[in-house]
Amino acid sequence: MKHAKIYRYSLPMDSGVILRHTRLATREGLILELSDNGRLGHGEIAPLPEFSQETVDDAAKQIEQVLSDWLANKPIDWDALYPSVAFGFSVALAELEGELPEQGNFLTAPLCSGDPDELVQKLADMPGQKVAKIKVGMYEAIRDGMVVNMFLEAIPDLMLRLDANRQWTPTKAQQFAQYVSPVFRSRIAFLEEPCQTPKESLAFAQDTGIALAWDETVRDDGFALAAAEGLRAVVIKPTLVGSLDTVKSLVSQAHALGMDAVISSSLESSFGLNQLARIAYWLTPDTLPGLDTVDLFGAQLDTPWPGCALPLTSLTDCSFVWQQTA
Ligand code: OSB
Ligand code: MG
Repeated sequence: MKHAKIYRYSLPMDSGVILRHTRLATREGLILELSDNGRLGHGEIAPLPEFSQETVDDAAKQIEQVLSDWLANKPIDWDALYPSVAFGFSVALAELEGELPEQGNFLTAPLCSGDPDELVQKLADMPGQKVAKIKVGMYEAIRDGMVVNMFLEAIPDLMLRLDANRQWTPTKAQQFAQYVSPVFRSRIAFLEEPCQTPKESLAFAQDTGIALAWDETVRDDGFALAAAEGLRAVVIKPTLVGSLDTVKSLVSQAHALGMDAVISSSLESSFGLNQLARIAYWLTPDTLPGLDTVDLFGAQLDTPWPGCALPLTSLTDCSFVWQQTA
C-alpha cells in the first residue's frame, strides 16, 4: 500500500533577515511524507522568494499532481518539475528506498553577515581546521577588504570563504583586493561571485590570485561546468538546482575537474537542513557544507539542528494540506 501526505509550514524568521531586496518575515514550505509497504520517506519543498521562479502555491499544485502519478505508478517527467519540487520529491524517494544515509555532516562553515565578534566566538568553538564564511559586497569594498585582512591576520589557522553575490564592479573588486595582503590571499578558500558577470569574476580571480567559486552562475541559462584558471569551487543549493540526480551529477562533474563542490542552504527549515547535512556527508564527505543558516529562523521544524536552542514546531502543528492512498 502507498500513501502520500503534504504538510505546509510557516515559520517565523529572525527580525533582520533580508533577501535580495525584501525582508523575509516568515519562511513557508512543504514537507512530503511518502510511505510504501511500511517504508517511510520525507522531503522538503521550500522555494526561496527572490531566488526561485516558483512560489509555494505553484509547488504545492505541482507536487499534488506528481504524488497522484506516483501513487498510480505512472512515470514522472522529472524535466518538467520546478527545481524545489524535483529536489524535495527525489529526497523523499531516496529516503524511502534507503539510499540516503542517516549520518550527516553537521560541521558547517560559520556564517558572518554582520558582527565580527560573533564570528570570533563561533570560531573559538570550532574543532579542526577553522573555516568561516563572510558576506561581502554589502558595505564599502575597502571596508570588506580590511575586515578580511584583519581576520586572516588575527587568526593564523583560519581559512575564509567569501560571498559577494555579484555586487562589485571590476573597480570595486580591485579596491577590495588592494586591502587584502598578497600573503593572505591563499587563505581565501574561495570568493563567490565577486562581479556582475562570470567573465569579470574570472578576470578578477586571474589578476589577483584569489580563488573563485560559482553560485548564481550555476543557475544561469545554459550553464555548463567547465574548468577555468582561478575557479576553485562550485556552490550547490539543491532547492534551486533540482533533483538529487542533478545534484549528484554536478558534484561529480566538479570533482572530475578537480574542484570542490559545496552543498549549501537555501534557507530550508531545520528539517531540510538536516537532510542537506546527510546529503553533504554522502556526496561531499571531504568538504564542509554551507549550512549555517538555522539562526536566521525564529523556530525549528520537527528535527532540531545540533546545538540550536530555538523552539521546535512539530509537523502535527503544521497545516495539513493533502493526502491520498493507493
Ligand atoms: O548568498 O549564497 C547566498 C542562502 C540563501 C540565499 C542565498 C545565499 C545563501 C547562503 C547560504 O549564503 C549559506 C552558505 O552558502 O554558506
Ligand atoms: Mg552565494
